[in-house]
Amino acid sequence: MAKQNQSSGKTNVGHGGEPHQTVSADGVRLTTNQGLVIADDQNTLTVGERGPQLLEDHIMREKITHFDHERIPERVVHARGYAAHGYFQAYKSHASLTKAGFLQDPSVQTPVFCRFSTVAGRAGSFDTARDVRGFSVKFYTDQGNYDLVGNNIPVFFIQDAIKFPDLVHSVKPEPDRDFPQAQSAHNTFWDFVSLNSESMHMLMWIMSDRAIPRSFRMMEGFGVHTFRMINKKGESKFVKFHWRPKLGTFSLIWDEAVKIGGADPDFHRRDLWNAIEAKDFPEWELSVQAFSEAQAAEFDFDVLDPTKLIPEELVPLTPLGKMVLNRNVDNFFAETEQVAFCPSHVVPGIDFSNDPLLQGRLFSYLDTQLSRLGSPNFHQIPVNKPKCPFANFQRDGHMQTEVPTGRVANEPNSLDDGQPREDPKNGFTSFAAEESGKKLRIRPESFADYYTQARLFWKSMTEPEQRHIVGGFAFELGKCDEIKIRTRMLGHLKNVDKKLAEQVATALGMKGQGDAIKPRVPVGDPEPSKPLSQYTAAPKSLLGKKIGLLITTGADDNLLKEIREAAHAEGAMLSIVAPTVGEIETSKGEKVTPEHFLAGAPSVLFDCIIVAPAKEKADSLAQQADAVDWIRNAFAHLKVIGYTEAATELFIKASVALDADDGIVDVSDAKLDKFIEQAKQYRVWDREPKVRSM
Ligand code: HDD
Repeated sequence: MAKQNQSSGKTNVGHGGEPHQTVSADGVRLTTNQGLVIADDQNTLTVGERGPQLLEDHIMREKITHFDHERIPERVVHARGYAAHGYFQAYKSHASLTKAGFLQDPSVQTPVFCRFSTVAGRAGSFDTARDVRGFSVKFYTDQGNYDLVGNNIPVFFIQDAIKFPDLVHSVKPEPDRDFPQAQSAHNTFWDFVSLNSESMHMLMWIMSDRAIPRSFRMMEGFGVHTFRMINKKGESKFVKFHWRPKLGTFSLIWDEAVKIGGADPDFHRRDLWNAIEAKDFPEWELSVQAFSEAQAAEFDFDVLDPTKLIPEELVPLTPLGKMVLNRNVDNFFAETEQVAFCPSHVVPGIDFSNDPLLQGRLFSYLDTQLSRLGSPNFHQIPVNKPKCPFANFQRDGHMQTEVPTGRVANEPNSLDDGQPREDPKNGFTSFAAEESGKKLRIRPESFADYYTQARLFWKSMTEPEQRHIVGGFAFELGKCDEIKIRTRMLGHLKNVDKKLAEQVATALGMKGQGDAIKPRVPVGDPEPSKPLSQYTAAPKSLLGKKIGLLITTGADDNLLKEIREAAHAEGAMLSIVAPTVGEIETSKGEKVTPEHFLAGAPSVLFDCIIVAPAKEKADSLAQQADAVDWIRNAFAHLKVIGYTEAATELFIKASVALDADDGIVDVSDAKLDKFIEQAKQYRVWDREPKVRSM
């Protein structure tokens, strides 16, 4: 029975006119922000039953006003992101390299918060855009918060931070029309980068598969800049940071990325959330390339130039420890949206280099948090708060939530015990690097080689990776309708590699075109560097991957059981798809609730698929365009496809020959070994030239 509204004596009713459930004697009561218990949250205060509303209704006004102010400015870049909690653990003490506390003791787990992001799109854009991915980690160390704010690509577009607003404006929607969203495939971006030769190396990466990762769990991370590490003796080494995912580095195929954008705009965040909920905790290894200033002086590029990487053949990786993400956020806004990363947040033992991009970033991030979070007290928000004690005489400001006590807010003082005080021995000291020179606005000559490392990247790719780079350039420049920009870009590509330029020109229908652009310094011809190719190093494994299984009522129990077991044994996830999402019965009457219905789960959502309808349902399944597309798309996306005999008609309709290649595997009688072996290869690269001609 409905409770009586105490003030009016009338029944509380909700929007549907149904009696509304109210609180029991011992339950938590709904209150205003002042703690006033609310009796009726369904109806505004009015004069009479059908009369005008009263301004007096402070309860309604408080609720609506709060709602009106719910949004804060989204990040000017990296607006769309997703994060999780976890820990970092060093493998051993790295005391010889750094005095940073979190890298000393292998028994200590340092809490971390890690946010992944796309750069260009708004917070509401889609996950699979071609873009750099942000890779930010906040370490809550005993010596204060350390933020490693990196990307999944080891180099950057520009060499000096003063150019960052122009770069970002060029990639954002064009200011008059406000499109395209989350795309670099438009005139202003290509105009800007084609007028900035320093972008060429980064463009090679961004047109490659690295810019369309399969999962946040399957991408690398890089600190990009050269940083410093300093040990207790005051000895310093330069370092470059690398994160390597345990699952290996994998990417989508472009056509797949485009289709996933429609089928599941939240593809990457859902993947991360689900993996953590399933206790399949993603893991990365943190390494550094550590080198001395003397070594740096020998390289034929400048380590302060963020458009350059250090080939691992020159400086191998030193593994430091691992990061495990094991807890999803409780509240997206409170944590993921409000987390504030700043490259200037360092701890003793880690310091900066003179990289001009890094130096500019040291200013920009604190500044942006002030406007985004609206107060210099953003460090008091729980996700930003250091987990070690912190105390100083900074006071007041918007949304001060702490209540500092005492009479004094200045330092030094001889009142109030003089606390808190500096600690010259353990406090942060900047590395005493020798610096001198004239005040200049000038780009170092040592930054002038824009093409050699772009060429290094191109030469290090496998054939499929090179094909995709050509496809990336052709797609993006195809969307740029200014011929002069395209020809300028073709000119740059000629300096990177003649074959690359030719292939892109052919794909654009612009064979033989391209401006002659004279490099400022001669372009080198480096030997390929294996670790740059993600597919050369890719593990042959189904760990963390997703198998899509299309079945119907009457599906074979034995096959289902074997697939479940195989998926489990390989550390893969199994997703059952059926024509409808309601419960279905297998041949032996087992009740199975599919995870997806066919129209809502195209095969792009899975890494490999199996099609196993019941014989009696095969004909009706073959009538459905979604089922035919399932196979057609999986084939075009180079996936391994398992089938049972009953699915034959579907393959005929999809024009996919059962003997097309080794990636089409008969799994009748629950023979799964060959399927699993093939699926571990991830893609059937040999199929690509047949299904996708450039
Ligand atoms: Fe930046 C956000 C990474 C250059 C200015 N940046 C931001 C984030 C990442 C990066 C991962 C998202 C942080 C989060 O998850 O909240 N940015 C990079 C890397 C760069 C880089 C790897 C080059 C190596 N950035 C860069 C420059 C500037 C900025 C040169 C400005 C001079 N970046 C910002 C920013 C953002 C930001 C405007 C927006 C939101 C934020 O800082 O917190 O300050």
